[in-house]
Amino acid sequence: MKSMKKRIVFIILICVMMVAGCANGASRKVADEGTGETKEELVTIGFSQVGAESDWRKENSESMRSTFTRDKGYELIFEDAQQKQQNQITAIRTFIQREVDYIVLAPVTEDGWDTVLGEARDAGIPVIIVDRMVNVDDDSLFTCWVGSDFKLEGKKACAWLKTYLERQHVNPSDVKIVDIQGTIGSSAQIGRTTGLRDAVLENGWSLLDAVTGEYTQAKGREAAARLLEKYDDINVIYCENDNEAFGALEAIEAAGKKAGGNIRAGEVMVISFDGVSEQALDNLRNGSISCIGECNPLHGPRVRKIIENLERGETPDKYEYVDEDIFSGFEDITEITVDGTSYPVKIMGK
Ligand code: GYE
Repeated sequence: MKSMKKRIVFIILICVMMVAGCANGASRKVADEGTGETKEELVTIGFSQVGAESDWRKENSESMRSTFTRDKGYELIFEDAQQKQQNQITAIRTFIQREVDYIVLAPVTEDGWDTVLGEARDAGIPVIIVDRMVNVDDDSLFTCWVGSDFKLEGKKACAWLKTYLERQHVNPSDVKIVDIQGTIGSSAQIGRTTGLRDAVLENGWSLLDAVTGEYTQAKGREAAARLLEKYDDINVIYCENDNEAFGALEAIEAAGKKAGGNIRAGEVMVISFDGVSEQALDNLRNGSISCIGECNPLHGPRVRKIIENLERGETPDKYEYVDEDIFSGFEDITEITVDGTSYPVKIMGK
């Protein structure tokens, strides 16, 4: 009887240990070729990251790094492409040579991936696309994608602007916008630029110019400075990320103007995207940035879920869009409507 009890306790213990082991990590049990014994092997992931151009990107890298750790059963091979597609193509080829279990690609631009993704498919390595999209002829070239609806982000920001301008009784024909775009050809740029262009046509606003700020503060400042010099009637600067907006704020001050929502009194309104850093949220609170379309960078756990699904032999959704908010420091607009759907505006308290 005593030994029976002991045996039950032992079996329960083994079960608990197995469950704990599974919950803890993704490592695989594989047979050692030489001895035939089973051993634990880490799941290897080759991650080709765009670069480190923005606060969003840094958060995104951190999310991937802190998710795919050895103690959770992963080996993450992290390659920073410094915003160059060629570096990403080289990184993917290296991942294939190293026979990683998964390739995760955050593509800098949408076009030009067919060949290298074909090589990954031939090697039988699943490719998960994260953040921006790829534009390929055959969508079996990648397993799935997870990221944001960038056009919706743009539409929401413009819906906020429209509501704001109406409340301030600003004549649509007096609205003079410049667009500081992101990296040309990236999904985030294409979506946010399209959202703005559509709204400009619908509302009768003027889009004076559009130039890229490459998603960086330095390029954003340069672009804004040039535009403020070229046009003296700009009253809205639409920046396609927060770092460009920080640069634009510097340029507005250097031009002797004031950033803010009171455009009838000559202030220059700044709108942007991401809402990741404290600096951006502080700018919303002090009114120098009027509205931010949230873009969520925390994709690590999302990619991990996809990999866990694949490890279990399941098929993840081909496209997974992340829910996002819209932020403002102005208290009177609490809701906006895009294509018949209303979205609450998150107000950043002073
Ligand atoms: O908004 C910007 C970054 O692709 C969503 O890239 C990303 C964008 C993000 O550099 O800050």
